[in-house]
Amino acid sequence: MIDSAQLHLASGVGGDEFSEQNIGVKRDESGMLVVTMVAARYGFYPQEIELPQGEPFKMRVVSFDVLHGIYIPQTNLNLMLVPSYISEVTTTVNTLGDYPMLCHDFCGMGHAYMFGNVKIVPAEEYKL
Ligand SMILES: [Cu+2]
Repeated sequence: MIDSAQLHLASGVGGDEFSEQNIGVKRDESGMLVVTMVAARYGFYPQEIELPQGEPFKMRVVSFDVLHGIYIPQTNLNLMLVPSYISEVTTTVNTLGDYPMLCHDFCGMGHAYMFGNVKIVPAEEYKL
């Protein structure tokens, strides 16, 4: 369990994995790509991410406030984001392009405007 209200703090309960300076894409000790993301009314942070084609990545997402979802059409990435829990999935996107990242759980008046973008680029052009 994590404390949603402390996510922005470096000393937040549950560590500082989801504090502002730590969100985004990085590689863990094993070299695995990890996307650390926060959802909050009404957006995903970071709003835009870039990932390489054909390489597995792990997505770890939390909600800052209420129930949200994250769905990337044309991929199998679909998570429910329950406050106080970390949602995690590992997947690979094999087709180049821009994919919308949509909230799929009604979270309030701005729900329809809650989206981000994932850009899948050729692996040889990808740099972190
Ligand atoms: Cu929503």
